[in-house]
Amino acid sequence: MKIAIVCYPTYGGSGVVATELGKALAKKGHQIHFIAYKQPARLSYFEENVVFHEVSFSNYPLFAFPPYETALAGKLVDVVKYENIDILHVHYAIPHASAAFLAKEILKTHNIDIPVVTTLHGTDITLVGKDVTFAPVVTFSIQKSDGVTAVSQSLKEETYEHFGVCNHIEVIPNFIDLSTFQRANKDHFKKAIAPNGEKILMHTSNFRKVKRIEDVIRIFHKVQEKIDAKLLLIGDGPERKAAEHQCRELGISHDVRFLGKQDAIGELLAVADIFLMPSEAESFGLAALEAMACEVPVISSNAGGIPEINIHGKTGFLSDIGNVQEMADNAVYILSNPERCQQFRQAALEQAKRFNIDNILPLYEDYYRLTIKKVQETCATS
Ligand code: GMT
Repeated sequence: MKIAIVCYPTYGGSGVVATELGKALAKKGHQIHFIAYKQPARLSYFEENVVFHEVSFSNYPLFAFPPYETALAGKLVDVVKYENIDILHVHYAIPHASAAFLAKEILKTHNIDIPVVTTLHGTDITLVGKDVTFAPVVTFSIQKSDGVTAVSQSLKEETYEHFGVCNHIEVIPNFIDLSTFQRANKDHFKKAIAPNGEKILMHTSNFRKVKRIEDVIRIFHKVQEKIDAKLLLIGDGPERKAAEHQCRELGISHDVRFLGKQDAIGELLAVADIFLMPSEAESFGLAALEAMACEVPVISSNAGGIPEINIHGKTGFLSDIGNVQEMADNAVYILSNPERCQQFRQAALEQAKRFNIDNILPLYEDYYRLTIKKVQETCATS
């Protein structure tokens, strides 16, 4: 198939899922055309069957806000038409789904009915999508998509509840490549971070409010009262400054390392003993899945789709949002007994295997075929 994938080119979340999906499809022989405003972070080297199209346009003094959505729609028309694309798959509803709708309508005037699949990822529904300015456009463009997928059952339900859409939403969970994310012996690295054998707690995110970095640090502080430990914080974003300040105030800066954005997350996870995800909202929690693939138990909130990945009492523990005392107690419970810890590690890996890319990729391929067939049949009857 010739598939055009629209995504954010960013370091985490939907951008990573879209890029890894496209790369995996390309390996299976599909021709993939990525479309984004910048080369996606995970597309840093040449890949067979992969082409990248940058959405760029010259600015005009009148534009206080560059009309990205219009430029994207124009680019989609061009790529679909001249690359003979079979299906257009857009990741994150805003503004990709509405740009796809506009492109689809334009292409109809060229006698092309391009099937459009929209994948809902999280904050496009649970946070920013609910903004009264965006909500009508999100609702409309979901309804106008030929196929809609959500990365968890929880996200699907929230979409129905809040947006009142009536089209079918297919749940296709996020995935992990177990050949990239796996436990490895990184003793030299572990020694550098925890020279006296301290336990290593880890968190990775884009440091936005929804991730509750403050809770990450409070949990760590409480764990430290019982167990010698270090905290590794990976990623960057608006809450980092406040988090650094909080560590200074608590007098724990020497035990907390802010590593900033890192590419080799798998290698860093290889030294972790516990992964922390106390998020306010989390449609899936890909970072938790990456940790579990590296045999790291997860201490998390029970927000959104996290319970669909992290199994309470088995692969880690779930607590109500903000219950930092319980989260700290659960971390100590796992860390204080090596045998128990090993059981949690093993269960985390077993659970991660369910989401191996080899299991999830065919679900997307089948869904593409189904959507193409549906559009063709509609064309034939109209
Ligand atoms: O909100 C983010 O953290 C980024 C966002 C995105 O779409 O880029 O992440 C969402 O999508 C990820 C990939 O599907 C999910 O693993 C995250 O759980 C989800 N984030 C939230 O729901 C907060």
